[in-house]
Amino acid sequence: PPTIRLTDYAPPAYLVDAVHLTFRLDPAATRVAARLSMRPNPHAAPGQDLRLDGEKLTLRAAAIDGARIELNPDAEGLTVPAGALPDGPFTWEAEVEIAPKDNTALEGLYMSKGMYCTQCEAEGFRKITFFPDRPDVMATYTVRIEGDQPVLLSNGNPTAQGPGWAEWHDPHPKPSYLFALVAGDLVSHDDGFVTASGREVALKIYVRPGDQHKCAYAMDALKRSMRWDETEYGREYDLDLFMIVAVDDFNMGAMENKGLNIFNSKYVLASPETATDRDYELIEGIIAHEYFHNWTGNRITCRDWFQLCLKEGLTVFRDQQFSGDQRSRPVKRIEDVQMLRTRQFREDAGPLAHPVRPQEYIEINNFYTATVYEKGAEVIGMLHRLVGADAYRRALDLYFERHDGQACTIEDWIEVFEDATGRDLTQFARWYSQAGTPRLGVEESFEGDTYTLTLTQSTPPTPGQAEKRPLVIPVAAGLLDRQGAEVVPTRMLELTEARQSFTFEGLAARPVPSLLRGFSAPVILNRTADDAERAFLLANDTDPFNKWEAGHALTRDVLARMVRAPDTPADPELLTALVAALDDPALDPAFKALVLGFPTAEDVFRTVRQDSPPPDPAEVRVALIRLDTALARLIPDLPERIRALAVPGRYSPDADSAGRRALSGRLLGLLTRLEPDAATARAVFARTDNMTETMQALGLLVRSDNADAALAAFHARWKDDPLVLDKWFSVQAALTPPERAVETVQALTEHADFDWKTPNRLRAVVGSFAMGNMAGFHRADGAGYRFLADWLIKLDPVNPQTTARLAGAFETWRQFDEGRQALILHQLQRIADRDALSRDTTEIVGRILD
Ligand code: B3K
Ligand code: ZN
Repeated sequence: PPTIRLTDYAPPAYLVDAVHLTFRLDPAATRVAARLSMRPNPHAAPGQDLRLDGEKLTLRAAAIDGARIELNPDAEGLTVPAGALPDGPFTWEAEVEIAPKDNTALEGLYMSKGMYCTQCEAEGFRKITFFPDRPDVMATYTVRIEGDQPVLLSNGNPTAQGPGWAEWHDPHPKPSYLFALVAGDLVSHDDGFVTASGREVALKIYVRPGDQHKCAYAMDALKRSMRWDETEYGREYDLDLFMIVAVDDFNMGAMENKGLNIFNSKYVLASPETATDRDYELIEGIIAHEYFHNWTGNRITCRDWFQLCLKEGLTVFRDQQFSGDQRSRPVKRIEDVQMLRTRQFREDAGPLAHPVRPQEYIEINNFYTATVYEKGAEVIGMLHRLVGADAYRRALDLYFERHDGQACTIEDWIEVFEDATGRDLTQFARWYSQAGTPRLGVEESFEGDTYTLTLTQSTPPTPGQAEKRPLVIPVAAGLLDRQGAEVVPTRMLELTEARQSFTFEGLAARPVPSLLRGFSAPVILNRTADDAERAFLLANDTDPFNKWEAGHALTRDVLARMVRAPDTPADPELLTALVAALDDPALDPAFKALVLGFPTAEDVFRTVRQDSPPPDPAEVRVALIRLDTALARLIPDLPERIRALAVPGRYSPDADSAGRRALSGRLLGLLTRLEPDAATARAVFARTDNMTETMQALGLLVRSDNADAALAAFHARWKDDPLVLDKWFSVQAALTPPERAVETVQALTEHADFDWKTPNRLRAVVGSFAMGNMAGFHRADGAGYRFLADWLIKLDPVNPQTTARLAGAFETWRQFDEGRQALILHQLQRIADRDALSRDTTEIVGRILD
């Protein structure tokens, strides 16, 4: 398959001003009639052939300005020779036939449990009709849907309807990837919103009958998002109607189609009995994210797919700000950094590393990555920190004013910030083109009353990028004295050189530095701090992020030592510091849960590997259990503490209550280490009426091999609720002890409820196992690798996007010992050798093997 390069960008030869579509729905033979008002692009070379993208379309008829034209489409589209086109504007018409029921890739028009829906980003519209399917072609859409479904939806506002048909018009020019259509037997949960300028907007969340009572939280999150975008960014909604549809079969989280967001039902439906605190938090964040795209993505879109971070990085940054405002900012920041490190640092350190704005791709769907999204958001966070909140807001105002209605590039974005702030951002812009996670080194000296901090930066090579240049790195730093008082409050150090010194004068004694406060840049801080300094910062740092970070790094290093030398006892100083944090009345439960939450097995694995041979993941797990058990023994009165955290009254997903449940769940986990029969977890499982505590308890029962009865009871109760049943699958895949994990997931895939063509279900088993059960997946005999490869091979012809995504589980293969490397390599080769492997999977496996 060909490589697409940013440097090859050329403007479209023809533009589309208006699109008229008529759908006659039929599972096996849907007819799509398209009428496009087109004209030559004044900014492109004249006299070019007209090339239209189209895949898996049966062309029934085509016409130019009403005159039939015979064309022979190829596998990727069709070409109308320039000679067949008039000089000026013209009308293109085509009627095609498609089969939504056979569309298992879930891209284009497909069916989910009898309902029709679409997913067009990035390049799904070409599976619906012939079109210049690229984001810099923006048009208004008028859509007529004919079908016997009670609900027929498309973008924009409804204009007319009758029995068996409906018409829609979207006045805002948009790229084809934002087109959407939904048809089905749906019911809606309705509400309304009055915008800041007093316009009334109808809000509707469409779900399958029976799910109406699970929409209230999503609706509330939507209204809060709409208000927040007005107060924080001055952005109002721009149509009379905003719709969300929940779909069970979906390749990712959700999609921001104009006025008609389509969601994985997992991120819409919630009730206390069926959704966990984490589900509620994700629903809030994703509802906000998709809504925020209306301005950052839809009104201002991307010129080409290399600019994906223009909308995704910014929109993630906005949804993170929103969630921080709605909940606890420090807790949200810590969670975001944990996720960045787990997914993006991992990506940046392996064969799939790429810049926030990639230079080339084979399949664009493979670039909806943690780097584009989460690192893209971090880059904007750094801009925010460097220019300050006020200048940031001015820059964003200018961005909306200057670029509304356009398809833009990262250069446009940077220029807006330069114009609004007068800063030269040439060096800063390297964050968009340079892949890899920078390492920050620290040297200190103290003379007289002057403390000097010398910072160094370097970025290891990544595939295709051997040389790295210095970046602009905002390093938020504060200084504490030995008594724990803050002697220099947070100051933003701007590191621009490979090596640079910063001085602090007027200090009475050598201070303790607190660096990279709030995680001010997405870098790895290599500071050889000793345990005592970390314990000191855990106890005293005024910056909540760094307070957590100190405890986290201390725990991680202690665990790494326990892995390297299995006789090392659990460090008493660490345990004392953790108990002190637990007893600190100034800290809230959510924060305590994070401090007491241990690093992931992968995190510990990586730490060990930095200066020792790769450990056996099973040994990492043993160290985690040993430390957990030691901590459990040291905390007096675990049952009383758990009881004291109980939230009185009816379940509410608010952040405070969720924080209490998070901490009590962590303490329950500790207590369970001391109970051979997991008696308390059993009791919680039997008693609780909310899904958060149910899953906490069930997870502990699975982990400790006490779950047979609970799993059976859970299945019996929830077998008809697909989202809850996903949890039943996933908890077993992730938490079954490693010796039996492969056999367990194997059995789960043979279960009558294992519907492998539904991505949520497949991810619940295969994804949770490969990404969430490190010791089980990396079992020394390679059975875990074979299991994953078997599924990738089976799934690839059905759903390439989800296959390629799951294949990323192999991206860390070089981190392991030689035996495991050989076993993984063998499986990767097995996949690569398949005939007719999809473009998606070919690219990912090829890059991993490279
Ligand atoms: N923009 C979509 C993602 C589309 C993924 C295409 N493979 C969801 C989002 O980021 O909001
Ligand atoms: Zn997005």
